[in-house]
Amino acid sequence: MLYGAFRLLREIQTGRRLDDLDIESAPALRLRLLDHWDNLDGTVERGYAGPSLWNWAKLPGRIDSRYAAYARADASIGINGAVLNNVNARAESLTDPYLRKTAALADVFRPYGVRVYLSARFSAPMEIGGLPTADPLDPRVRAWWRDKADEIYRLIPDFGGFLVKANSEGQPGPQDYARTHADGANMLADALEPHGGIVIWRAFVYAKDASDDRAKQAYEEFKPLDGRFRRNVMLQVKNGPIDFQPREPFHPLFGAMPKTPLMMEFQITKEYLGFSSHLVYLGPLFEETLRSDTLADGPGSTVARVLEHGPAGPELTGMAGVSNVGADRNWTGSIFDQANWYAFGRLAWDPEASSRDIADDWVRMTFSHAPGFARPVVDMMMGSREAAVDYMTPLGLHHIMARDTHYGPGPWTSGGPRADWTAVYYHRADAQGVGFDRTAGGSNAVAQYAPAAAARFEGLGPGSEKTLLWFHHLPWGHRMASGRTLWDELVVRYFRGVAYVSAMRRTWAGLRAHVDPERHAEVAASLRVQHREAAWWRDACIAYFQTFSRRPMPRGYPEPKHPARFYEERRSPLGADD
Ligand code: GCV
Repeated sequence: MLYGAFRLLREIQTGRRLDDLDIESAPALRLRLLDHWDNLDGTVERGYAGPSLWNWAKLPGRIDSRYAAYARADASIGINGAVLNNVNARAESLTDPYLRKTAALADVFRPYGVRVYLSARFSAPMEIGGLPTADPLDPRVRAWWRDKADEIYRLIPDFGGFLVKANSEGQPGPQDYARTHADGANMLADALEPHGGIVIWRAFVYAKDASDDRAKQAYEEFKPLDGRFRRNVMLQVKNGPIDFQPREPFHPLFGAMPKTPLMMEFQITKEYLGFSSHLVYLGPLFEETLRSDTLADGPGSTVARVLEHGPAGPELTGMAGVSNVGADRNWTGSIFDQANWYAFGRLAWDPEASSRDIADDWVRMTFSHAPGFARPVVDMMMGSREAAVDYMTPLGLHHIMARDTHYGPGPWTSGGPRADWTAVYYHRADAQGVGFDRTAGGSNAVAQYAPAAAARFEGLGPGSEKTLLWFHHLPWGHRMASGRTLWDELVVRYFRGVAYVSAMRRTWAGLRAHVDPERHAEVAASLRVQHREAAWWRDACIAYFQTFSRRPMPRGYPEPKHPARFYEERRSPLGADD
C-alpha cells in the first residue's frame, strides 16, 4: 500500500494517464539500504550536505520533524533500511543511551517501512564490555555479542542487523586474533540469528603490504571464503575494486562468489566526483556497473543478475548506497544531488531500470513538464558523469585526486604512510608512458575476472578504451581508435570534459523561464564553480603529465597557463584571473 501510494503520486506528478492504471511492480532486491557515514559528534565522513541529520544530543527526547520527512522520502523511492552510523564506528553507539536514541529513530521510521541497522565496531566487547579481548572464538566475546543482540532487540524488535568494516584502514577485526573474516562475521551472525537479524560484512579490505596491487586484495581475501559464511551473512562489495572512482571496472568479486550472497555498495555522496559542487548525475555510473557482464556464468551474467539471484534466495539480496543526506535545507548539498539519492532508490528497486527514464521522472517531478525543459535537462544530466570522467580521470586513469580531501587534482601525490594512498602508485607515468599494467605481464589483476571478461579488459580496441589505463601501461605514442596518439587523446578528453560543463552552463542559462529564480540561481552558481574546477583539473593534469610525455599540445589546444609546479604548490581552485 505504501509503495503503491507513492507510485500513484509518481504517475500523477509525471503527468501520465490515470484512466487505465494497471501497474504491477515488485522490488528485485530485498534490502535497499542507505549507509550513513554519520559520526556521533554530528559530523559526516565524506558528507557534503551539512552536519548529520541525526541530533544524537537531543535524541531520544526531541524528535525533529525531519526524521519523518527523511523516512517518507526514502519510502517514496523504495528504500527500506538505514544504517545510522559510520562504518568507521565508535563502540558507544552500542551502549544503552545510544541504543535508546536509535530506538527512537526506529519508531519514527517504522511506519515508512524503513528499518534501522547499526555499524558495529568489532572491538566493542573490550571498549564498552570490559573484556580483555574481542577474539571471535573466545566464549566470553561470543556471549557478550549475544547479550548485546538481545538488548538491542528488546528495544528495537525489527532491528535489521550490523554492518561491519573490519581490518580495513585501521579498523579492528578478526585478523587481529589470527582469525578469518568468516570467523568474525559468523560470530556476529550467530548472535543475531535468533532475532532474524543479518550481518553485512564489507569486502572493502586492503592491507598495507599484502599485495603488489591494491585492486587485487578484496578478491584474494574473500574468494577463498566463499561458502564459509553463515546463512544470515551478506558480503557488501563496492562497485569497483579500488574506491568509488569516477570510473572503475566492475568489482571482480561479482560473479566469483557463487555461494555467498553479495550486496552492492555504491557511493551516492560524491567523494570523488566533485562533492556537492559539481553537477554529476550518477545514474549512468550505477547503470554501467549493473549492466556490466561478468560473463562468469555465460553471457548475460550481469552484475544486476548476480545481485538478483543470490545463492540464499530472494531474502538475502540487496543494494546499499553511501548516503548524501545531511542537515542542509535541500537535504543533499545541492538540488541536483537529490537526483542521485532518487536514482539510487529506483535502481535498488529495479537494477535493470534505465537511468535516463529515472532522470526524466525526477526532472518532471522536481521542476517542470514544460515542453522544451525536461529533454535538455535530462540530456545534460546523462552526459554529466562522462564529462567528470573526462575532466578528472579519462581513459581509465584513477585515484589521481588530492590527498585526504579527495577534492581537486593531485596526480603528483607521492610519499606518505602508504604507497596505495598516492597517485603515482596508480598512474605510473614515466618517460615511456602511463597507466597501471594489470595484465599478465604486470600485476595480473585481470585474471580475477572470468576469462571472457578478462579478454575484454585486456584488449586494446575501442571497446576497452574506457578502462584502458586501468589495465595497461602504454607508450605516449600508442595509437588510439581515433587515430590520435595516447597523449593527444588524453588532452582532447580533458578539454572535452571542460567543454561539456561550459555547455551545461549555456543550457541552464537558457532555461531560466522554467525554474523559480532561487533554484535557477543556485544551480547556475554551482555550474560556475564546476566550470572553474573542471578547468583546474584539466590544466593541472595536462601540465603534470606533460612533464613525462614531453610532447607538444595537439594542434589547436592551448598550453596550460602555468607549469606543473604551480598547480602542485597552489592546491586550491584557481580564481578567474589565474
Ligand atoms: C568510511 C574511502 C573513504 C573513507 C571511507 C572508506 C570506506 O577510503 O575515503 O572515508 O571510510 O572509503 O569505504 O570504508
